[in-house]
Amino acid sequence: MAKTNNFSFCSLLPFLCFVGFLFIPAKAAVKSYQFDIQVKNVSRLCHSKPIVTVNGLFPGPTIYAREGDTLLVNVTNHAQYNMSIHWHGLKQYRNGWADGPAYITQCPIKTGSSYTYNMTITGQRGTLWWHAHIFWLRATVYGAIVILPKQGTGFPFPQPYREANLILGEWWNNDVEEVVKQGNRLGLPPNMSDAHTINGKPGPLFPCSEKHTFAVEVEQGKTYLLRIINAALNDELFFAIAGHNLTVVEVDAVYTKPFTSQAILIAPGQTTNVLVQANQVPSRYFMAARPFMDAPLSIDNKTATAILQYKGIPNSVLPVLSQLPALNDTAFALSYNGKLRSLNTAKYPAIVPLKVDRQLFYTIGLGINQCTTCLNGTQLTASLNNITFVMPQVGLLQAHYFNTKGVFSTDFPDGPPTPFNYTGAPLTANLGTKLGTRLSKIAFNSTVELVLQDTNLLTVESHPFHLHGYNFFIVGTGVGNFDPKKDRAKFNLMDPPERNTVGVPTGGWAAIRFRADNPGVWFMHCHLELHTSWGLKTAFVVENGKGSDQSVLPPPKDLPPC
Ligand SMILES: *[C@@H]1O[C@H](CO)[C@@H](O)[C@H](O)[C@H]1NC(C)=O
Ligand SMILES: *[C@@H]1O[C@H](CO)[C@@H](O)[C@H](O)[C@H]1NC(C)=O
Ligand SMILES: *[C@@H]1O[C@H](CO)[C@@H](O)[C@H](O)[C@H]1NC(C)=O
Ligand SMILES: *[C@@H]1O[C@H](CO)[C@@H](O)[C@H](O)[C@H]1NC(C)=O
Ligand SMILES: *[C@@H]1O[C@H](CO)[C@@H](O)[C@H](O)[C@H]1NC(C)=O
Ligand SMILES: *[C@@H]1O[C@H](CO)[C@@H](O)[C@H](O)[C@H]1NC(C)=O
Ligand SMILES: *[C@@H]1O[C@H](CO)[C@@H](O)[C@H](O)[C@H]1NC(C)=O
Ligand SMILES: *[C@@H]1O[C@H](CO)[C@@H](O)[C@H](O)[C@H]1NC(C)=O
Ligand SMILES: *[C@@H]1O[C@H](CO)[C@@H](O)[C@H](O)[C@H]1NC(C)=O
Ligand SMILES: *[C@@H]1O[C@H](CO)[C@@H](O)[C@H](O)[C@H]1NC(C)=O
Ligand SMILES: *[C@@H]1O[C@H](CO)[C@@H](O)[C@H](O)[C@H]1NC(C)=O
Ligand SMILES: *[C@@H]1O[C@H](CO)[C@@H](O)[C@H](O)[C@H]1NC(C)=O
Ligand SMILES: [Cu+2]
Repeated sequence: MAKTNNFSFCSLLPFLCFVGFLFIPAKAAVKSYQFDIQVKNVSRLCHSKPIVTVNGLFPGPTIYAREGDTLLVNVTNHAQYNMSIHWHGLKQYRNGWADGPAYITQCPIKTGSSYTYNMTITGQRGTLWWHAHIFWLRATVYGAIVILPKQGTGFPFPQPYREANLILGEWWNNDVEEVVKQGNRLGLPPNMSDAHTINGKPGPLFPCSEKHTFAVEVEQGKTYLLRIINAALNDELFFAIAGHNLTVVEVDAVYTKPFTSQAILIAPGQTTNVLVQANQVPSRYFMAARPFMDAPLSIDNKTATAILQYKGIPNSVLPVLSQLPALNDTAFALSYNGKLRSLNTAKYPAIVPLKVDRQLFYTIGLGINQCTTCLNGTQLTASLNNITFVMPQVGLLQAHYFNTKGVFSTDFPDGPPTPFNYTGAPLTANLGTKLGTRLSKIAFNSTVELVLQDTNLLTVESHPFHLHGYNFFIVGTGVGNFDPKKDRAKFNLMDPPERNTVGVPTGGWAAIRFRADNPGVWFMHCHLELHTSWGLKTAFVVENGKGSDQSVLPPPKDLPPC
């Protein structure tokens, strides 16, 4: 039966813990963590298999920090795979060396080696997360980052009684790297995962999973903060709690105008903080996560469950079932995303670029290329502006910093090679793409507007796009082709949601704006691991500014060599 976990603030750093909501002093400080990459046998769904973990934990340890802190995370690789860790959503000002994507900002940490990520948290508070950023190892290598507000600063919403992290993920019964290799040999998508999980546990709707069910205990009448993270590799997810509404108060570590919903939608890479009132008849209630899939693809309706358990209710009570939006409920998805607004107060303003220096329009396409090593002679692929990104052999940030020629070019086009009816009739011709390690150069402190346009090349699909090094404002989204005149006139430049990952609607577009005030090489990619590995990615080279504090910092001495 379900094991009940008490809500805890900070199991790892006792000096950060609190009684009620009185924080025990913890000044902005340097906090050190040791991450040992270790292989451990884990059993789920009646299968036991070795998985890559941090410190033997699955999910990995939560990083607790406070705005202003410096984090030193020494990652030591004891596993047989190359490793790198990305601190998803941390801005890493001038400090791409600590960002983590392999071959973009660093070479991997080889077996037997260590690298200390040195990061200072500036101007951010809320929920973020960390994950492996090499191969598909983030399937099991991930954990939460909880950034508390500065000392003496509360939340801009009613203080919850307690809080808990819920990390949504995916589980494969077979070795994930083997599954991926098989997909690559065929030139097709690898096998789908065998389960979805909440805090690494699938819940009782899956075989052999009674004892692998996450549960949290609540007290009647109290309010709780849930920090929800989507660490799934390939699925946008709906999440709901039976009988309980969710009040959204923060996304991607940015406060929002609170709104109440029976379910949330969360794309891979995104985080959502919700308040939940334990105001129902004391019982056991299912919390559930299931994919949102409105593309004409193979259907994945696997539902992960966990339990919200009122204090004193025995495990023998059958949990109340939760209602989730239908798998293909596009209307719910669009309406939910449409409700997200930045809090935009004097203390937490939304500083949306009103004037745009650089306008970019990137088409997202799937395709088919020749592949001599694939069984069928062809492989599925993906592209931005018809370019499939080729991973380099050395880190792009090093190549940029040391001005090494021949690693990448900066001729990534600002628009597609030929405009077409992007979301018109299904396109099955011209499915080939150009290959290249092509980046876009951006002037320091310029303002950028990027429209990401889905296309019907092969099929339409929703793509969660993640930009490293920045938050951006989602000034508009829509279905069909972006219409510069009509759609720009409708942009929300007042209080648009500020995020690091945006779900581009299936057969639609999303427009984002940001100020390029963080110099370095910043990866941008679809956060569906399948599409990233097919080349749906590129990077921005943001130039140094003229000021002495506007250039990329020198690389740390222990930066891994290639
Ligand atoms: C882990 O599981 C593998 C098989 O999946 C088995 O060969 C190995 O002995 C196990 N190791 C430990 C330490 O249990
Ligand atoms: C990182 O951890 C490894 C393994 O424990 C240790 O050998 C190394 O000295 C540590 N590095 C730093 C900078 O502390
Ligand atoms: C971490 O980075 C800060 C800021 O660049 C620097 O002052 C500090 O010495 C670094 N710490 C370590 C242990 O490298
Ligand atoms: C993928 O799924 C197929 C069909 O279920 C199965 O035969 C195959 O062994 C799986 N491959 C891997 C690598 O798990
Ligand atoms: C949830 O919100 C809906 C719509 O605002 C409301 O009708 C319903 O009563 C609420 N349910 C609970 C349990 O608070
Ligand atoms: C999930 O999909 C499978 C295969 O398409 C189908 O057999 C099953 O009934 C579906 N389950 C639910 C709960 O929709
Ligand atoms: C969603 O799927 C259901 C069942 O497969 C189908 O009956 C319904 O028409 C679909 N709805 C939409 C909006 O596509
Ligand atoms: C192989 O290619 C043919 C023709 O393009 C296609 O019909 C078939 O589905 C492909 N099979 C696989 C396994 O990719
Ligand atoms: C694009 O294709 C759609 C669907 O076929 C069609 O309705 C629309 O008129 C086309 N748009 C243009 C500009 O041709
Ligand atoms: C993409 O590039 C390939 C290779 O040059 C070309 O064959 C194809 O027509 C292009 N497709 C589009 C949609 O521009
Ligand atoms: C960037 O430009 C804005 C607007 O011109 C200006 O207010 C800001 O100080 C600049 N930032 C930097 C770091 O130069
Ligand atoms: C690990 O990384 C090093 C450095 O980039 C590279 O030479 C080596 O081939 C990588 N090993 C694997 C198994 O990818
Ligand atoms: Cu995608």
